[in-house]
Amino acid sequence: MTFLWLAITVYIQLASAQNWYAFHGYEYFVEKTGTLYTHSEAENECAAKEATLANVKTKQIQDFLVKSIGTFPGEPFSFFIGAMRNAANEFVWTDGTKLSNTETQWRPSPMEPNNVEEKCVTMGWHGAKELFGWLDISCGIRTGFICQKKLQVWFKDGIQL
Ligand SMILES: [Ca+2]
Repeated sequence: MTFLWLAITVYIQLASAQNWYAFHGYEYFVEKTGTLYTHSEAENECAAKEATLANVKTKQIQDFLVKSIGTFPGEPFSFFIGAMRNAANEFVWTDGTKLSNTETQWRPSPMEPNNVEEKCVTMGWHGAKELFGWLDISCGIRTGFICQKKLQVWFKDGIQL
């Protein structure tokens, strides 16, 4: 059993590799290497990690992600998240939930969202100075991104690890 426990521990550490941050049942991947992605490229990157762009439905998640982003040199200070305008110009999360039914963190000044042609959403733009308030933005802009996936829960002898 010791070997099994060791193997599980190593697996958990690998799964929690660099730039994955666990919070309230989800793991969030923050792409902050400085490589830039369009929205569809970011979606593909998340899908390759068996994840989706992050649904930031509460202020607690927003605050956690801001903390996880931390400070780092250079740009971008912005990240695609999992909200987009639908055909009716409503913002929806990747799971289909309307943003109007959840907490929102739009940047207040200049007020966002501010352009129906901007279909995608980022946390911040040069946002380190603005606590990463959200902006509607062109999906073709290249920036960082944040993915989410459900946290794997492991048990040993009936005890959650
Ligand atoms: Ca905008």
